[in-house]
Amino acid sequence: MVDDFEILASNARIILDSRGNPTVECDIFTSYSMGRSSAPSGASTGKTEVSAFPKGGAAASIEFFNKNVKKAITGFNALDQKGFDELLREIDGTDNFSAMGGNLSTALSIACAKAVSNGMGIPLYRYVGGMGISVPEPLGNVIGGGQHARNGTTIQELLVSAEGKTFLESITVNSKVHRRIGEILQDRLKGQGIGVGDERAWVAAIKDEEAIDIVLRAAKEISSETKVKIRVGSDFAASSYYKDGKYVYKDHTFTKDQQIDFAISLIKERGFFLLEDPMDEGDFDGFAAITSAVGSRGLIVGDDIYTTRADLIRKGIEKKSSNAVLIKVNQVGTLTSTMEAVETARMAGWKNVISHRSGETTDDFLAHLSVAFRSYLIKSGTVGGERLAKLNELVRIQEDLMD
Ligand code: 2PG
Ligand code: MG
Repeated sequence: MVDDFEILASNARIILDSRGNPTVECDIFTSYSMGRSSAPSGASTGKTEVSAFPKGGAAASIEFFNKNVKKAITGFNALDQKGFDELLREIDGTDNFSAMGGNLSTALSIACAKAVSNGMGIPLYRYVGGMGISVPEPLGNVIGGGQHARNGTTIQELLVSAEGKTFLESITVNSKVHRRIGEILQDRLKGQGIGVGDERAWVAAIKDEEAIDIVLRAAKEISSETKVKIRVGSDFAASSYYKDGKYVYKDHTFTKDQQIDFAISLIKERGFFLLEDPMDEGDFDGFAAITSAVGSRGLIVGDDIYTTRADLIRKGIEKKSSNAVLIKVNQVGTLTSTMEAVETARMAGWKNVISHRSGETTDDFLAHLSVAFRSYLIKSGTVGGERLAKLNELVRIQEDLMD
């Protein structure tokens, strides 16, 4: 059995992500099975996440693979995921995958797990997480801007999460909200200055406040039409507009205290259920002020502040900076490190929200990890093939779990 999972061969190639940028895809072969995975890329990256590619980009990653990785992983037992991920770190030789790039290590790490689950004839979620019991709720970006578009809102993402009876109903309702927002924007702007961003959320030449009003209105309308509860949230991605100690919006500037008050007001007065990265990534205390003010009324999620690193999550737990964490595999570069982050958060009673990147591939491993990690939510857009690759896989997984 163990011999069956010896790595016999591997490949790495460049493919394009949803933005049309190069990324890395890897194949790992054992006697009877193969695992293939590709890694996505972010636009609003955290300062402490591993860089997706070394100097020289995706091509340099492939060169590194052919020169240093291919031979070194041949003969390794793919069943030993932890050992495999450690080996990748050793081969890389740096503490942040800057030699091979975090996207190459991510694609290899997930491909290794997939080779084993395929060889065992079980789904990836079951191999990584044992007996998965339920699927998360979908959290989808419906209107935004920030680093994901030109001329959109300053806030990166306004998000909705429908609570349908099934995952399919939830994603259907989320996409209805997306469509309704398109109609509202069309009426309001007569087709002028409307587009979509990297994650297919609407982008429009309107102020942040108006975008918030539109999402709340569309969510209310679709909720009464479908009789499904729809929650509204946001990823401010605040580091991207934090300049010289201030938060610089399109039409106004907030001090740190005003930004905190604004975040709290969205939860307490506008009924938002979730806020991701409401403050700059270095401001653990600012995060904590919001978290303590909202208490159990809202989920404060840390993305750029933790970058899926267990040590930074531990710091956040100590400082009570948030009550939830965003999880992205390629921020840390291996499945093992990602599992450490999830476990650290779980021990503190925090929820985890697993997330796509703005530049995605059609790989659906995120859907499987969301079940394995018992994620509360999966953030993977509302429409678009590369987003639906994950969401539709969760429709299938839910079917599988109900059997
Ligand atoms: C985020 C992500 C995904 P990016 O900030 O949460 O929406 O964006 O992949 O650009 O970092
Ligand atoms: Mg984010």
